[in-house]
This record gives sequence, C-alpha cells and structure tokens, in this order.
Amino acid sequence: MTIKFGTSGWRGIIADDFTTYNAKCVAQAISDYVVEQGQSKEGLIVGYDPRFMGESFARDIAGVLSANNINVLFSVEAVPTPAIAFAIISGKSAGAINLTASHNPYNYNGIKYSPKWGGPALPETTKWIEEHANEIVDSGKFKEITEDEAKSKGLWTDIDLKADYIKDLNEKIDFDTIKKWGKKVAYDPIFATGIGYLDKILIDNGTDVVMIHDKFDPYFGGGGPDPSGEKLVELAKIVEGDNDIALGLATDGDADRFGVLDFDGRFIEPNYIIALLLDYLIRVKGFEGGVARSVATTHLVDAVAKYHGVKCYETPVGFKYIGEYIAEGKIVGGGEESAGFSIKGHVPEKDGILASLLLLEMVARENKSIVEQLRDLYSRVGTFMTSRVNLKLTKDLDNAFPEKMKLNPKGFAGIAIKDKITIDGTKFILDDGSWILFRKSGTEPVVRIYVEASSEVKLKKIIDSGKEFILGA
Ligand code: VG1
Ligand code: CO
Repeated sequence: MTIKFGTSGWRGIIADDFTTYNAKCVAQAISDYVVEQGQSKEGLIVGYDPRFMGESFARDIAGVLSANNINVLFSVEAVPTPAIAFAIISGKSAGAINLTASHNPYNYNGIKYSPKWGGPALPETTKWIEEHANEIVDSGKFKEITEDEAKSKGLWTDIDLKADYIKDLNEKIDFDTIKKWGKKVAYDPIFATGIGYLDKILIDNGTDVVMIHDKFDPYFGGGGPDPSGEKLVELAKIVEGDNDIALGLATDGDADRFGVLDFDGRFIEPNYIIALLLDYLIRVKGFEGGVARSVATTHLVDAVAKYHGVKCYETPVGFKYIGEYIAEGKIVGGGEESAGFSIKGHVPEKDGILASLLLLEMVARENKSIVEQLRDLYSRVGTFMTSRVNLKLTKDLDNAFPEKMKLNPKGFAGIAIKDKITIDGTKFILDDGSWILFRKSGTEPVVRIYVEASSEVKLKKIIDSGKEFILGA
C-alpha cells in the first residue's frame, strides 16, 4: 500500500513516496469524499508549510480539487495548522487540505486533511480516503486543471488566514496582564509557520520579543522543526543569558506543537506544561468541564482532575480524539505529551501558538517561574516524573514487536503489573502507580517507550527494564 494515513495525515519522503503523482491521487480521493458529502460549494482551504516544493504541491492539489468542481480557498502564504482549523470552524469552508509533515525532518512532506468539524480527520474518514487513494494510484484516474482555468471558472480564490485567527487570540488571552508584567520573551519558530504569528501577536500587544530562526527555511536549519529540548539549545542560551527574558517559546513546522523554556533556559517537558495549563484554566480562569489526555500523556493530568473534582478522559494518541471532546464542549482543555494542547471554545486541533500565549499569561499572572509553579502543583496533587524514549524501527524490531506485545511480563524493574490498557499500543500500569507504554509511532520509523514514575531513580530503572523487554532476546 503506497498511501497510508498515520496518527495525523499521510507522510512520506519527498521524491520517494511523497511524489506529485501520489499527492494528486490523494487529492482526488479527498475530492471524491467531499463530493460524496455534498460539500463542493463550501469547498476546501488549501494550506502548506515552508518545505521544499510545498507550495508547488499545494497548487497541484488545488488543481485537482478545482477539476472536481470543488471551491478552493488557497492560502497566500505558508500557514499554521491552527490558523487553518480556526478558518474552518469559523465557517469559511467544509474543511482543509494542509501540505505539511509537521515536526518531521525537511526531507518529508505530508497531507493533513481536516473535515468540516475542524479537527484532524478520524480513522473512519482516513480509511475511506486511503482505500480510494491507493486505487487511484493504480488506475491513474485523477482529474486536474490549471490554476488559470480554475480561476477563470471562479473555483479558486486566494485567502489570507492570518487576521481573523489573530483577532480571535486577542480575545482569548489576557494581554493586559502580560503587558503590565512587562517582561521580555524569546521565540524560536524554527524557520517555519509560526513566523509572523506568535511574534506579531506579542509585539502588537506591547511585549518585547527576541527572535531567532525567523525566516522560512525549507531545511529548518538542518533536521526537523521539532520544538524539543535538543533542538532548542540556541534559544536556551539566549534565555539564560538575558535576565529580562522570562520565558523561551517555540513552535513546530506547522505551529500546532509548542516548546517551552523556563526563565533560566531550562526545557520543561510538555507533559508538565499541559498539567499546569489545565490546572490554571480551572483554578484561575474558572473554566468548567473535564480534561482529556492521550494514553501516552502524564497522569499528573488525572491528579489535577481529581483535585478539582472533574472527569479525566483517556484517548488513543492523535489530537483528533481530544479534538472531539473539545468540539463537544465536554472539557476545559486537553493535551498530548508530544506538545499538543487546545482549550474549550477554541479549535478542536492542537494549537502551539495558543498554548504558548496561555502559558505566558499564566506565568505573568502568577508571577512565578514554571518550575516554582510545578513545585506548587506537586505539593497539591503529588509528584510525577515522565520520560519518552524512541527506538529506531529496525527490521528486527518491526518483526518482533507484535509478538512482544502479546507477552505477559511479570513486571518492570521488579514492580508487578496491576493493569493492562490497549487503546493504543500496550500500557502496563504497575502496582505503585508508575506505568510504561510501548507503541509504534504513526509519523516516524520508531517504537516509542513512555514511562512515568514518582522518582527519577525509579523512572530510570523502569526505562531500562522496558528497553530490555523490547530489545532483549
Ligand atoms: C506523534 C505524537 C502525537 C501527535 C502526532 C502528530 O504521533 O506522538 O501525539 O498527535 O505525532 O503531531 P506518533 O504516532 O508519531 O507518536 V504533528 O505536530 O506531527 O501533527
Ligand atoms: Co505539528
């Protein structure tokens, strides 16, 4: 099967499986889906990130949609996924095709399809599209017209998605508090779509921003536009070296993920940011509802929910599932350990820009560093240490993995197993409340091991025993 939709869309290596031909076949399959849903007139937004040939792939895809009589709203520039999601929920279109491989390295591209509800398409939809796309790859039967033809038929309009999205964030964030607090922020958009969004909002609202990597670069400075601790070393130096900078912020390739550094340049795991934000929403902002997290995300979220007496929903990995709860208005917010977060009344899609701004608001309002706030939270709800390890998916590991997952180990690091959860991968809950989860990534060729424990020592022991379990004979 050539085309495979994973955790968030179809991804491939440019010129290997991500080719113009395959992208057009996927566009035809999505066109068929949209036509079947009777949504041709409402049409689709077409967006892209600044990857090599991204805009050109996007124009090819728009040509296929137009040939199928679907109205195209073509983004005038590389655009964040959450800005697209906001345009959808504002009623601008019946969905979007976004050309992005998100945090994946520069040699990847991808297609994210979001239907009318604004979140990432659910498996029943992507399965339909996947099946049809693979048939079209074999038959070669897709339609296409040129941009000029589409425009002359009135099927293709250019659209700027920035202003409305920014206006909405201006209403959702307490910029007065941030301005009065008066500290500076450093921001690394990693050469990608956050540029001209997060920085602009902050500057327009009177906050000084020190920027690095603030021009589009298809190579993202080498590697991938992933706002992880390793990638944010340069930003950390800037934050550490300037006493007026109170926070380091970053976003990924399509700006749906965030990255955060405390005032001293220390990288803070997204798990902790998610729990702090959820606690802040309920405790300080008075939001009402439950919370949601993916199966791979910290149980600190559960502890926050318990503390406030609200429900905690556990979902498979992929923001589409949390997005559903947001769309239904059931939760104050939800997050994924991979740095995905959104809130009630906002897009049912992760939003790295909103998460960054909300965190800044929280730090300004509480006037305390993140580490201090985390200490406060621990003292109220308990201590949680989390970690994630990625193991390269070798042929051997790929073959052995399903069999390993059928085994019933006695325990990990000498701690017995209390429960096994299989909603995504295999998660073992251990007797003392620590846990370990094994799953194959749906966006990268790796197996992920997620671990959580109440102390660093225990955490390390469980990771080691998990590695031995998965890699040992
Ligand atoms: C990863 C993350 C998941 C996230 C997905 C898409 O999936 O774990 O939480 O929703 O990427 O993120 P996986 O299957 O590789 O673990 V993005 O920013 O690349 O759209
Ligand atoms: Co992303």
